[in-house]
Amino acid sequence: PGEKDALKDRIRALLAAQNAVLVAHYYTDADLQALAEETGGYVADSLEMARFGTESDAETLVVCGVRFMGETAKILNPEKRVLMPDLGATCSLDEGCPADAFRAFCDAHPDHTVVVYANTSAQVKARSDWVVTSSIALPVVEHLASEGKKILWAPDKHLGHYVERVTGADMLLWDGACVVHEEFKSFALERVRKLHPDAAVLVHPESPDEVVDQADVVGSTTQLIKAVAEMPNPEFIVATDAGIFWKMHQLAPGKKLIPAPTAGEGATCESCAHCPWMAMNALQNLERVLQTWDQEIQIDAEVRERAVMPIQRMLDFAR
Ligand code: CIZ
Ligand code: SF4
Repeated sequence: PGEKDALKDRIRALLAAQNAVLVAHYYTDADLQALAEETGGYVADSLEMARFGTESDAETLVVCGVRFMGETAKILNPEKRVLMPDLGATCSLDEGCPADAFRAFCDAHPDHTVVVYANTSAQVKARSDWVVTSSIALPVVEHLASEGKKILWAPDKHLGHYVERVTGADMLLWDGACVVHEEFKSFALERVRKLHPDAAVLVHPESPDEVVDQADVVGSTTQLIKAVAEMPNPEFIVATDAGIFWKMHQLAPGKKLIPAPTAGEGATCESCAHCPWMAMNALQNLERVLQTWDQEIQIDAEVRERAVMPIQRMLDFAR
């Protein structure tokens, strides 16, 4: 503990000396989330992270999360330095949607409005009409469907299918999935629910249909956190990345939080869902990047110019 405290002190000093601010996603390590809050930074979902970056007057944004979050920060704030503890922190949705193949798919369906999830590369965003996060996907698609638009959706097929079911929109889905949420098992969840009849079931819509179907609340990370704070239930079964428990405990300390089962063997924390790329963010590489600036996001100017429009459209719509 002494060593960790010293490391945190050095990071605090580096942040202050460089007019840098930490923005951490809910799925990152509890130490990073706590440090972001203590130092005037922010802990949030990807939509709020993007918004915070634009409102901060820090010269440097240090994004603890996965690469698309750093890219979005840079696209919205080209004049700021955007650092990440490890630029290798990717996302299975981003990896599963290469820009060339995606552009060909769009070109084959020119009569569709292209809506992409924020979990994509800058190049994919640059080919889109709209970017959405899970907290805003439903109202954006509802809006487009009300104008009679047909939608090409990428990359998460589970989230896409959920949006399609709820809105009734005409949607063509790319075949991508989140390796973390896809692991939730519906049969095991039924067993855990029987063991905890008073628990509300909270599910992120990147999960498979049969898991979403068992939910009391389907929502983005921010929406699920809000549910824990506001619903009267004493217990919650939570189907999303275990990193989220830090914020849930902070806002609702008396509630019991049960991780939804991933391996089919019930709710033990060995089978907790946790994103391997979110886990690449740690205090050690955070200190290192503040000393060396060796993990800095760079975006090609032309790509940036194209990608900023659909992101800005989302931020304006969310207002
Ligand atoms: O799974 C992710 O990467 C999420 C939930 C991102 C977000 O929108 O905050
Ligand atoms: Fe991507 Fe899933 Fe990790 Fe989120 S949790 S960054 S969607 S792999």
